[in-house]
Amino acid sequence: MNFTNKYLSELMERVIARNPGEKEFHQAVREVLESLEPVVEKHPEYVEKGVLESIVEPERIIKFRVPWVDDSGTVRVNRGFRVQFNSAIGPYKGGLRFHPSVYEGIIKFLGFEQIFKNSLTGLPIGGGKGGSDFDPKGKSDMEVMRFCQSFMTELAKHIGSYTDIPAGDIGVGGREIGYLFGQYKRIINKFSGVLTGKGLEYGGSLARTEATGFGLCYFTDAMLRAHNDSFVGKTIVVSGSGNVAIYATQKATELGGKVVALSDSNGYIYDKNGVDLALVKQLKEVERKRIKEYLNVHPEAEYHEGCKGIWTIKCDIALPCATQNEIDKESADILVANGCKAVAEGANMPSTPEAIETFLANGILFGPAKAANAGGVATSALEMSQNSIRGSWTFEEVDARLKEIMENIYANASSAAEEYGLKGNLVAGANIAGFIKVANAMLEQGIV
Ligand code: NDP
Ligand code: 2IT
Repeated sequence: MNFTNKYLSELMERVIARNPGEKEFHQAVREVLESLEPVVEKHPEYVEKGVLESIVEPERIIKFRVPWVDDSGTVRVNRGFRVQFNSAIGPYKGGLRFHPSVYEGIIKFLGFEQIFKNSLTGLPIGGGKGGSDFDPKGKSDMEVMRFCQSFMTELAKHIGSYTDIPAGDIGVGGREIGYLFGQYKRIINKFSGVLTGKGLEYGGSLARTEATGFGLCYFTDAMLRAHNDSFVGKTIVVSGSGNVAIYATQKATELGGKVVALSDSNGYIYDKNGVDLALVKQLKEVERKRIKEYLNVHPEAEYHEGCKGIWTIKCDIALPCATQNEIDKESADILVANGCKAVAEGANMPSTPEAIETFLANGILFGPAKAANAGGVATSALEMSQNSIRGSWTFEEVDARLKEIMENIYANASSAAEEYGLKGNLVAGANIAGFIKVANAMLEQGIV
């Protein structure tokens, strides 16, 4: 893509030169800077006062060694990261990802996205992200515990309930948050809301587990309703079978749709009768097994090796909920040809730029990740509120707030797109609406 604005074009080149090889980070920055072209034309102060120059540079990056001992007594060494990207509107907030593909470029892309996503929630949270190249798959609970304790032994020096509040992401769920919290409390000797996604017994919020998937469906429902449509009677493909995918499947079904496919990094299942979610929860949340085991109970369903084929299944709505760049142009073309009407991103950056272009060019209703999956972090912020008041709200109360937040995000992204002459383009709308609040906060706080 070529920028028409010279400043943005040169800034993008500087980002690439200063962050060599970090292609996911470049991709995330490019999309935001492209969206901001009409904004900087109207508001030259963002350029003149260095806001754009600053917003693409993390405030702080922490990188550390994580040594731990496996069950055989062998010492293993992983790398830990925390990117504290932007604290203009609140303490750094964002998940931790444990996956072998993690390196600095992945955490920077996720941290950068988080700035705008968190701003869109309307709640006072800045942007951050962290993680490790540790692979929890195939590890025993005790190995995961020892890893988490070592990881937190260093991270504890850099976080705090008013400084930086991590949560889960790929490979980090309730089990990991528990071990991380326990170690933080032991080191700092404070029982504080330093992590979100905590267990309900020790300060977690009801509905946080469900929030990203539920929020994705509330957002998608708002987008469909704005076009006189709904989930009722729709065939839906959801990729992944982790936290986001499971609760997106649940809510999409409750709203009247039928989810016919789910996947993991090995392959995907297709169950034309609609997936048996209770079984998927048992396999994935309890037994930590592969999705292909679904066929042991439902031999009438199909299993296919490889992730990409899931997008060849005919559907009305696609909800990518696995990982970045899982939908490329070829898959997007197939979705369009098969009559797909809406795509909303549960995962972070699951569609390549070419795939997004294809969706927008073909009039697909497209909900970008920053807007569509913001329900998880929004509910994390509600968990922080409950921790601060030392109280807890009911499931219904948190869920109602989540729904309202997602509807507001849809409305704000839509109206920002319209205001800048890009009606219907929620990619631009989400980037612009998310950016303006953070940029104004940065301006008001001076060069810091
Ligand atoms: P989980 O670890 O619970 O599940 C991840 C799912 O995606 C698994 O099915 C996993 O398969 C699959 N997956 C992961 N990496 C790959 C890969 N490289 N290729 C193919 N499949 C892959 O994570 P979450 O459900 O929490 O996260 C899913 C996505 O949603 C991520 O993009 C995350 O950043 C995003 N997200 C999460 C939020 C949250 O609150 N948890 C909030 C907002 C966004 P396998 O088990 O085989 O690895
Ligand atoms: O990508 C995300 O928004 C998350 N993984 C959730 C972050 C959070 O702090 O709840």
